[in-house]
Amino acid sequence: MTIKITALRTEIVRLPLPKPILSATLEIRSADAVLVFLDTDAGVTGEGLCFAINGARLEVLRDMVRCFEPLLLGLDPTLAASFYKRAWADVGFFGHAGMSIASLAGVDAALWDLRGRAAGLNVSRLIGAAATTVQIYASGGLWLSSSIDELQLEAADFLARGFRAMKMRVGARPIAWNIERVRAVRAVIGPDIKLMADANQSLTVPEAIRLGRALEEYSLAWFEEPVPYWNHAGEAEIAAALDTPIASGETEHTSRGMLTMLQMKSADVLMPDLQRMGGPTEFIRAGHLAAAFDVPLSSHLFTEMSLSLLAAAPNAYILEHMPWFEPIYTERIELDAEGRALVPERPGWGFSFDQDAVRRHAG
Ligand code: SMN
Ligand code: MG
Repeated sequence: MTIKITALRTEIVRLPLPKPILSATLEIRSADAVLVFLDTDAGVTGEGLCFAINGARLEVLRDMVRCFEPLLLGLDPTLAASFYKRAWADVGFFGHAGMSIASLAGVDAALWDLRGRAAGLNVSRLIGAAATTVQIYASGGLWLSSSIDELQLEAADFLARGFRAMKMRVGARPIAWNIERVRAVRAVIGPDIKLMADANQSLTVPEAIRLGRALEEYSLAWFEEPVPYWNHAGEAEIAAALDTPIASGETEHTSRGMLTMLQMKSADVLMPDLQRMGGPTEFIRAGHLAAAFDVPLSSHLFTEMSLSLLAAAPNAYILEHMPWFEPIYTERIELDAEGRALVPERPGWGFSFDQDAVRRHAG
């Protein structure tokens, strides 16, 4: 039976964080989002979202999502690639980056959810799943704004919640300052828990090599975004100089950006961001490209959707767990006894917006 899209609806939600947090580049106070709903004549609705840190330019993002309406009304969602091709051309004048691509990501996510729901399949199964669990790391803590005592409490809390991997932030401060913090976290979690460190693009190449060398003894699972994201040659230089793997990719756009990074050997672990990919369609392509280069695949933010995408990637490594959107979802990420995320069998993303919570957070 053919189904047709009858409406595109959007809703702005404001999700303040419990307290402001600091990365090396930003203070983050809220993770506000544009929710995207695609209604159909079959009574099935697909859900996606795109977001803006601290709500900046969120209304513009909502309007950019709305601009796709003429391409969506009447569309049979199983012809999604025909939509994607036209949408790609439609936003091309402003470029395949930034808000043009972020708004497309929200719509594309809703289209994948819709196809999964219509077929009664989780998106991982719709693609063809490689696994029913995915390794996951806790990322909603261990910020630069945490004191050493707070870092240790947060790390212990992650362990108590069943996580077997976690990420802390480091930055452009004295090497000794960073070492003290990494050592403090490692002391709490012991040698067997994976620990990543994210510099959020705050270092120069020589600084990154010096800090990376100083941190080798703490056996980091990876050192993330050491230098500004556009400096792929610099990332490659750092990756070649250090034993610790370099993770990067969250700030580049689309599978073409990922291809450049792979060709330049600027990441030992590729971590595409679902929004900056332009949605699941391009995330999947990025994953295939990484597989062709034998590079393991991680994700960035968007935990509830990236889970199903990594579950369908044979080269999946580990999923980032960021709890920011939990308040608006009905279901929660669940871990097994080994600290792996269970891939839901529920159709679509397997995570649905909680209508009451959406109303409470509407902005
Ligand atoms: C990050 C980036 C953007 C917003 C929050 C956190 C960070 C991460 O780089 O990798 O989680
Ligand atoms: Mg990062």
